[in-house]
This record gives sequence, structure tokens and C-alpha cells, in this order.
Amino acid sequence: SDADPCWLRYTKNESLEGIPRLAKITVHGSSEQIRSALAELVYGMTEMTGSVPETAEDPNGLEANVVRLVQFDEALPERLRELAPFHDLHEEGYVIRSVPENGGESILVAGKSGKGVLYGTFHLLRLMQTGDLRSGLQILENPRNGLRMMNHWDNMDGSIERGYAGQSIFFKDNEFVRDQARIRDYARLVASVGINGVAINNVNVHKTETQLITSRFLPDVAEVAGIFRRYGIALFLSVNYASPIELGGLDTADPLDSRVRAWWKEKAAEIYGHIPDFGGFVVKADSEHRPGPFTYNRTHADGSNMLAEALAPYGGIVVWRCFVYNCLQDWRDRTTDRARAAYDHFKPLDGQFKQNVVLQIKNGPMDFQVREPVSPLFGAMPETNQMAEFQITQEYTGQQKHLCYLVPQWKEVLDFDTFARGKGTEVKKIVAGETYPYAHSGMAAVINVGDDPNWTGHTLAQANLYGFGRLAWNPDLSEEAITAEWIRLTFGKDEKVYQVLRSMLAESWRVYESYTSPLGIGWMVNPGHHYGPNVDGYEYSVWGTYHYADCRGMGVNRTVKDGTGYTAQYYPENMERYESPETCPDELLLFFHHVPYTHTLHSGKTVIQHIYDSHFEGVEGVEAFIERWQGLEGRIDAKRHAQVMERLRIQLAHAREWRDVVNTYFFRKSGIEDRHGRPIY
Ligand code: BDP
Repeated sequence: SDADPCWLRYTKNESLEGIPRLAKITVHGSSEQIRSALAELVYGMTEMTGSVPETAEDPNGLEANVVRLVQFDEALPERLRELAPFHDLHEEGYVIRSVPENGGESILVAGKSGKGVLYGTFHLLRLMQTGDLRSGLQILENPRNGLRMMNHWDNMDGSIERGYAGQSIFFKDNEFVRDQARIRDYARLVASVGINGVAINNVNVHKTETQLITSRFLPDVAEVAGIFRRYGIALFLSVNYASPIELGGLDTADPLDSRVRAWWKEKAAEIYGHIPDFGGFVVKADSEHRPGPFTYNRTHADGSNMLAEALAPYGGIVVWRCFVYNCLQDWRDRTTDRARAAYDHFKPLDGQFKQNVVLQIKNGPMDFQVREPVSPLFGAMPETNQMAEFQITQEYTGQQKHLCYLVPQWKEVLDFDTFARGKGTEVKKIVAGETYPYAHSGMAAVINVGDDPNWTGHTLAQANLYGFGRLAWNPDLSEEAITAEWIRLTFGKDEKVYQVLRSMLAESWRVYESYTSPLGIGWMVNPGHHYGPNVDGYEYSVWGTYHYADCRGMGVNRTVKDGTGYTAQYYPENMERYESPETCPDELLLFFHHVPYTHTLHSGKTVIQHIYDSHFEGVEGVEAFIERWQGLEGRIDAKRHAQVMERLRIQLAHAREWRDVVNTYFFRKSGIEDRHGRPIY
């Protein structure tokens, strides 16, 4: 397609010229994925060197001075077997090795599976793109997370729930799109960062999407699955829990009803008849008006196990979301607390789920706010598979009009110590299945792409997609390393471009946070679309998202002592830290405590002065982005430069609006003047 190549931008690269081994590629293996690896390598090398490399099968492993793609199988010649430490590789891992041969040097890219070779090939291409291809390569990588998933919230009419980059690349007018070029390029992009599972439809499964698992659409689903398969991606579908009623004509979806169970079993057989390697189901049940087992007085273990039983014979899994809460609560009742919901619902069910169910838990207890504590459910269920859900699409973080690089936020979540098994039980270990021996675990994210030519609306939002994939592969990668890779792949090697982009990305999350809702309280957005400031937008509504601001103070008391008791859901070390305003980190103070505006933060400022200062600083931060970005004119292509500049100007206007609305609101509530006498209305 002619869409933006994002980080797969293979610009001509002088440093590759004159490397003779790059003139030829040999292949051992016949999987679809190794074929894709070969195609990618040929394409990338052709673009970078200006000449098409020769390709050859090499059944005896005798070719020398080549790039050698090798998938392990029984027929692999002894010589090649010895070159790669296959025993150290997981199913999806790879090695990249320089092998001295005939006075020259070959590059070996080897894996146990075609997927491994594909991931290794993309790694090799990265080294070529960034000019880091050296001799003496000794790389061995295994993915830390088994499940590395994207969740699309795409609807079949082509719209995308919380999408900010155009229409769906999969669906249009209640059908599948006919031109699959974008889908292929999409598969390449996400596979290049190691994604191995994609759910193509919205977790809110409406009438048309309910039919995705019927003969009407399964042939189309199978076609997309075929494209994905070549890139090592398993296709998942979000399903409607009430399908037995809506599609099967039954009068119930009770998970313990034998007719319901039989219906799902037949359905699974039908699906796998079309797609033998179908990944499984993603399920949003009993949440925000979606049907679920609660209707029949059954638990979420009953509900998910019933689906798991149907998928098990084929190796499919059930990704069961923990975003379950009462969205019709009485806002006058201060004892209810939405933050408690996931833990309260799921923790008591630990140990009751089948092995092929995995619970998908949002990173925070509320809903993808700019700042939230980490969900206390992580690590709280030793006997139940868990995975983390993040949001790449910027629903609450500027909707891809604002620059907000989320890798720093995700790093904080992944590095958060739950103390589930004493010190050093970080979220990243739990979701990687390293703390408890989970059968399935990993990371998923709600993706930010649509059919906009640049995929993500804001060109720089591509960095979030890239960064998520890299972290899912290896959560120990540093923010700096991920950022540096992405900039060099996407914008080349200009040092000034690197410095400017690096600083903008690194600061952007905190800048966004500082001009929006303060100190972890979240929300304050317009209801419905969730863009732009509206301090009381949700304050007197049923959604459970409040700030409780009055003339004396603000914040939600979630303590055990005299609040909602939410803090008790954490292991003691974290509970104690959050329970007292003395030890609670400033950035989360209002999430956990209701305090007077004059309360002094650890920073030494009062809450009210912090609100004023941070909102002015946030706007200044955006002004500085614009100035720095201006300085890159002429150093990157005019099109992308202008596109980002246009977004930055929108961001500035809207950051000012946020500042003025929030500052004015709290000035009027509190009656306390800004110490610096700046304009507050
Ligand atoms: C919220 C979104 C809503 C989603 C829901 C979910 O506002 O559109 O359906 O999460 O995750 O963030 O199910």
C-alpha cells in the first residue's frame, strides 16, 4: 500500500555497501513465516543497497558468505545444527550470529520455528537500518511474554471505538474490506515488533459483529487469518456472550446449561474448520451493558470455563477481561468505589479458571487515565493466568491530537513492585508468567491505528505502537533504548533530530499530565467522547468517577481507616504506603486521599499551588515542543514536519483551554490566590 512505512522505512544506506555477504540469501525451511522472512529481507536489502540480493535454497548448508535463514527441522544438516544453540531457544526465539567461513563471514538467522526466523530477520533489518550491522554478531533473544496481543476496537461499519486515526483497516459498510494491502502492511508492522495475536473487532460486540462467528463471515475472517498467519499472528475474535441466544435461537446463555455448552462446542468446531490455528475469544462480559454470566447467577469462572471447554480441543484460549464494574452506581453513595471492582469480582475466584482462560487486567483499577495506581489484581491470583491490558489509543491522553508518549507510563506499571511474593515481584514478572507458572500470560493493548495514511493520526503516535511491541517482547528494555531505535528507524540518523525528538517524547506524558487532571485524580473530561476539559463532567453521574471537590478540598478517600477500603487490596508494603498521606506519592495523592487545598505535598507546595503551577508549566512545555520542532524544519521531510506541527498547534490551543478551565475552577472553589498572580479567571 502507499501508506506511511513507519519504522519499516528502508532508506538507502551507505554503510551496507560493499558487504559482499549481503548479495545473497539462502534459506533452509519451508514454513509460511520463513517465506515472509525471506520476502522482507529481500525487500529491505534491495531498498537499502539498491540491488536485489540473490536467493537460493541451501539443503546441504554449504553456501558460504551469505545471509542464512534457518528454521530448525529434522533435515537440518549437522553443520548448521552446530552453529546455532537451538536448545537455548524458545519456540519463538532466534539467534543472529556471524559465522566465519572461507575467509569471509556469513550471517546466520536461526529459529526453531518460522516465527522465530521472522522475528530474527526483522531484528537483522533493524541493525541494517540503524547502521549497527557489525561483524562478530552474537545475539540470542527469546520473548519474555508468551502473549503479545493487539486488541482492535473496530466495528464492522468501519468506525473504531476510541479510534483517532481514521476508519477501520478491516471493515467497511458491514463487510470486510476488499483491498487487503493495508492489512498486509499492518501485519508486517506489528510482526516486526513481535506481536503474535490480534483481535480484529471491538470488545463491545454489536449485532453485526456477533455474526463474525457464522458462515456469513467466517470465510472472510479466514482470509485475514491467512494474511496474519504468514506473519506469525494468530487471529482472535471478540465474541458476544449472548451468542447462543442471538445466533443459536436458544432462550438462555447460561454457562451451566447443557444446550448452551453444546452450542459453543459446535461453534468452535465450525470456526476451527475455517481457521485451524484460530487464537481464541476475547470477552467483555457483564460490563457496561454487555451480557454475561451474572444474568444467570453464575460466576465469571463458570462463564469463561464454558467457552474454554469449547476451544480447548483445538488449542484455543479465552481472553477474559476483568473490566467489570457497576456503571450505574448511585453517585450519592460514598461507600461504593469503582476502583475496587475488578479485585472484588475476580480475586475470590482464584483457582477456579481452566488452564486455557487468561484474565486480561487493565493496567489501573479505573480506566486508562493519564495517571493511576497499578491494579492491585496483578499478583493477587497465584492460580489464575493473568495478562496486562494497556491502551495505546489515546482515549484519555489527548486522542492523538496531543503528543503523549506512553512508554514511560507503561514502564512504571511493568516495573511496579506488587510485593506479591516479597520484594521484587514486579508486574512484568507476573504477566510474563515468571512469578507463578501461568500456562498463558503476557501483554495486550488497545491499538491506535486506522486507515489514515500515517496509520496513527499523529505521526509521532507511531512511537507508542512501536514501543508497546518492543516492551511486550522484552519489558526490561529501557525507555531510552526503545526511543532511540524508533527515532533512528523512523527519522534517520541526524543527531539534532534525535535530540529534539528524544526530549519531546521523554517529556510529553508528564507535560500532558500537568495541564490536565492533577495528582492522580483523573477524569475531568467531557462525557462521551472524553476529549477536552470538563471538571464536573462526570461528577454527578453514575459512572463512579469522582473528584469530590468542594470549597475545602478534593480527592477520593480510599483508605481502610475511614475511606472505601480500596488500599487493602494491595500487599501490605503498598497498602501502607498508600494508606497515609505522609507516604503516598504526590502524583497519586488525590486518588487515595481527600485533602484540603492547603495540604502540603512532598514537593513543598500546597495542593492548590501545585495545580496552578503545573497547569502553567504544562502549557509552557507545549510551547517549548513547538519551538524545538520548528528547529527541525528542513531536517526531516516537509510532509511529516508539517503534519506534526499542525498537531502541536492544536495541542497548544487545547492545553491552554485545559489550563484555564482547571485553574479557574479550583480558584473559584477554593478562593485561594495564585502566589505568582498569574491570570486565572
Ligand atoms: C473505556 C472506553 C469504552 C470501552 C471500555 C472497555 O471508554 O469505549 O468500551 O473502556 O475497555 O475506556 O471495555
